[in-house]
Amino acid sequence: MNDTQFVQSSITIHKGESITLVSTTFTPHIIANGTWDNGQAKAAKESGAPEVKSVQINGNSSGSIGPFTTAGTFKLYCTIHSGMNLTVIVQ
Ligand SMILES: [Cu+2]
Repeated sequence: MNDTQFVQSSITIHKGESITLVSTTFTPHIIANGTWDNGQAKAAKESGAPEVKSVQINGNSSGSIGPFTTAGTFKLYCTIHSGMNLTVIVQ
């Protein structure tokens, strides 16, 4: 993650894996289930998604999210930065 975006907009993993989010700048991020849609923050947790409740990742640190135990497409977003979305595809 840089200041306001995920470096990649999606990531594909296998069932049972977690993802590691790395913040490479000083800006903190708070990650949750949901998505930014046209500038509106929409909290939503898909069935089968791990509960991601305000996971704070401070600047120049990293955090693990998961494991993702169900195949599917799951959306995460940063509650601070408008448009900061990540799609996790679990195969
Ligand atoms: Cu952020």
